[in-house]
Amino acid sequence: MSDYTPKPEHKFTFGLWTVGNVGRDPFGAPVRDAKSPADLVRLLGEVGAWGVNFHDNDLIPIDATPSERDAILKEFKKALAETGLCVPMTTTNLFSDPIFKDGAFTSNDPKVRAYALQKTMNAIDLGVELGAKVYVFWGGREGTETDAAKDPLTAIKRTREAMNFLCEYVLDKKYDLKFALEAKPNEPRGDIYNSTTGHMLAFIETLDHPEMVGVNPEVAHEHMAGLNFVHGVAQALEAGKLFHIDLNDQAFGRYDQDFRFGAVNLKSAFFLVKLLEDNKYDGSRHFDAHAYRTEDYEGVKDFARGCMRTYLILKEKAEQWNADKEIQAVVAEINADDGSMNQYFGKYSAEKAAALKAQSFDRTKIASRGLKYERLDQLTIEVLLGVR
Ligand code: DIG
Ligand code: MN
Ligand code: MN
Repeated sequence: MSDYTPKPEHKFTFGLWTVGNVGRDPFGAPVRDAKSPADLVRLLGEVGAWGVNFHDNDLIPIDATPSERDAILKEFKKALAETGLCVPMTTTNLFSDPIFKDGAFTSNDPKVRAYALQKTMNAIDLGVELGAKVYVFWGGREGTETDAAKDPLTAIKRTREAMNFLCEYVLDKKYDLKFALEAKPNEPRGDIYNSTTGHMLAFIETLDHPEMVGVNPEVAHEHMAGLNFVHGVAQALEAGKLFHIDLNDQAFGRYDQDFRFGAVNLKSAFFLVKLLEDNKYDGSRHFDAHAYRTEDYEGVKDFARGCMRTYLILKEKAEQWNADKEIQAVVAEINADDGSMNQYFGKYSAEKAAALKAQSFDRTKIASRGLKYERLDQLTIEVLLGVR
């Protein structure tokens, strides 16, 4: 049995809003008393997290006086110093206050759009002050219930204008900060713009400073859209745009459940951890999830420990899969290549095209080959079940 104790090198992080979630839901009141940001940092220190993230208003209430702000910050920094936790990522709450009821950057009201920029600049300053290197944008209210309300082209243009402005702000302030855009298909809006990680990757390329902007894919959000999360993360990774990641779990076809990592679909979680670890992803392993509403704070700690422990167990399973001789023999057989087609791949040339057009193929013989995926998947399941 290996050691599944979280260590700083694992870069496990949680948001204040995750372990601080008091269990309020659309159908019920809070079930847990609220803890201060400083106490939440101590809770995360106790369970072995490396870092803590926050929305501006998770830390500083939107109507806090300057002296209240200073007192909260002082306590928060004291708890960080006591526990050794860092602040790798911060973000802006552009979704809770009623002013954002029709979005922030995409609102039809220019005062709201301007206020959202102001709030974000102040929140960026706060994040940088506390050491954040990644800044997440989740446009929870950037959407609509009726397309009569807003031309989607206008929404895209307004989002781009805001992102370009804020990239220029970071450049102007010479902050060492990069942006990570987080997609979600719906909830709390009927439909949310830039609804998947794929949409975000395309949108980023239309910005003035695309090199500053990547994505923050979340398991639950891609699952809500019925997508394979591992494929979305692979596309971001391959494009050099995986700047952050929100780990949790989610049953397909449900509201945003934000379950403990690995709590629903272990196979998907396994292939995700394998992808991240095989490719030496060096960002935070951020758990944007929360404990069941049934739990007290001991249960919240169980939730946090479970996220990290499952990640480490799956990391070990991925190493086992990579070292398993029978699995690797099947992988080698699947990828067998006599090199005879190499002459046709790579950069195009007219000679290659002519030769390929003249190449004959025995379709029946090629199609008759069995690919052993059933065997390979069963071996994978048996690694996960711990019988190999
Ligand atoms: C929800 O999935 C969003 C917000 O919690 C936050 O803005 C972002 C940061 O991880 N995830
Ligand atoms: Mn979510
Ligand atoms: Mn998230």
